[in-house]
Amino acid sequence: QQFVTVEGRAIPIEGERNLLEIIRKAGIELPTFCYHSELSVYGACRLCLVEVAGRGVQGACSTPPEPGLDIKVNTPQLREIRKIAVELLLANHDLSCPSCFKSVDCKLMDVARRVGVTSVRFKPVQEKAPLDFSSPSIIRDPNKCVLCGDCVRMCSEIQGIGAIGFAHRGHQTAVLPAFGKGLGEGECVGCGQCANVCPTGALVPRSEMDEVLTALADPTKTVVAQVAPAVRVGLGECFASPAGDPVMGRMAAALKRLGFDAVYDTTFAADLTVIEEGQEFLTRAAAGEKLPQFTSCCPGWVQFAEQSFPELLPNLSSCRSPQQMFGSLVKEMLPEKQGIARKDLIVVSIMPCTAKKFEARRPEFAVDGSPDVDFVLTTQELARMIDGAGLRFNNLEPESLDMPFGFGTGAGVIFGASGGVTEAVLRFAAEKITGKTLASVDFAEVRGESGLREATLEVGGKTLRLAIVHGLANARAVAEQVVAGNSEYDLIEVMACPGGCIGGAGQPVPKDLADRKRRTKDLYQCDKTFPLHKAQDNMFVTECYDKFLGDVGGHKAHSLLHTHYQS
Ligand code: HC1
Ligand code: SF4
Repeated sequence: QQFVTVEGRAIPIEGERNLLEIIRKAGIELPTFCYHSELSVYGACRLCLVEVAGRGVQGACSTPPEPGLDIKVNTPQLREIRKIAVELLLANHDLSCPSCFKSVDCKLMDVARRVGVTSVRFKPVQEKAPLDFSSPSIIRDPNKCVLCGDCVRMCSEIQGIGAIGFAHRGHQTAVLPAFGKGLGEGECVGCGQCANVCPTGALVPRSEMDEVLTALADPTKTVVAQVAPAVRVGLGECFASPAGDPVMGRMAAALKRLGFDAVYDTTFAADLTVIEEGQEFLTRAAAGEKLPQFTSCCPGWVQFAEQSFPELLPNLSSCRSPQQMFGSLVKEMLPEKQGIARKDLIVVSIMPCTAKKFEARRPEFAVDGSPDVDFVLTTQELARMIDGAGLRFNNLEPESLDMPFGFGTGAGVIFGASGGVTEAVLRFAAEKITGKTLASVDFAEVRGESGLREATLEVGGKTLRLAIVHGLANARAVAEQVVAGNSEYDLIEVMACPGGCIGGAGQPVPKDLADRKRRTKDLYQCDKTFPLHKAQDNMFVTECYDKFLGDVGGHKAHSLLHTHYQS
């Protein structure tokens, strides 16, 4: 066994990639801005400096662990270097901290406290730059950027887009969208993963809390909420709820106290999506047309496909996402049922996703300019509204969701994890193909963490070749294969965010990879505890077809539940 000595203690080397990981294993959390285990090493923030005996001061993130190294992490010299580095950042930082969206989990604030900054000895050298409000999903505030490059690497390495990059030199260096445009005017798809890794408030989800609070206070409006599958495994983290804690009941109670007239579940619409998309897949497979079929519920992926792979748009399922199916259906059904005007019904989505804000504003998802989904709040925004109203979330008595749109099956709920849409569609398609009830609803073959997974299944004598992708860089690789004619897949699921919606940028920022794993596990546990596991068993969905929609994939279903793409 080989060792590195960290502050006098021998720490074994067991495949760690750098000294930072060894030091973490020794139980010491060095401050860093620019180190993320899933991104390449940049080594720019100079906070993780350590003293290596015989070699002097080195960056822990960029030094590989070699046997026999003897390192110190907390000498007076290192402390002073770190303090100066943070003071230099703070000299140019816009210190509007109390009003900053990131104030609850700002890494700069945390690091400044940890390195003991009590005053700033330097003067600013940068002029104030205007904020960028051009994206419906993300606000960019260059005055809070610390040039760690995390966002740049996230967008290029994980999302394969490169919508933002470094520009200029010296003290004018800045992170900017390409061609001097606003973030919302270029290639950005609003996934928000850049904001998820930004250590400060330089990139933050765009909030719609004020608009929702205004609607809630308006007595002429009926305001209903739809809650996305993945929110139920993220919201609890904002209130330090234990893992596996079923928060839906308390969330419903909180939403009612905030003034919502009804609380529904996007899972209902995910069940509807399974049926429409599953039927579409079976029709295409029978005709041997427009295969592979790509899923279409992730708005980041849809926009990416429209921008980068117009030739593949016929392969995308024509199904609207569950968020948009929910909006169009509810705005069609509820006004008549409740005797209210469409304009007085306000649909608010609670989503783990920032791209859903953009999706809700797409002009095709509106009737005469009145949107099907009026506002989209992220999980984080909901937590703030609950906190802002003074509600003690963990003390709330759970309440039920409202019917019929508050009922979903396990098939719909697993949409929130990568592989979930595929599994939900398989639970539908397998019964349709074989004409038999499934003995087990679990398709473990399509579950997993890797960003690009493949599975081949034999169903009723048919071979189904599946690919499951998360992260748009992986999606690009698979899409290029399809364009080149080198793909054998029948169905390809794409989610833009790592891990699927559970890792969406509207969720609380995960502390580490374990948070994503835990959310996925909790979501599959929801499936287990739900009374039903197949979309086709959702009796409220069946009733909706019988009384309102007519046939699956029929005329009405098409006009309300399907869409067209734009290249
Ligand atoms: Fe998702 Fe979906 S699963 S896209 O990940 O298809 O956001 O949770 O709501 O619309 O249902 C997100 C989650 C969400 C849609 C569904
Ligand atoms: Fe890139 Fe997504 Fe950030 Fe846009 S929101 S800049 S696509 S990481």
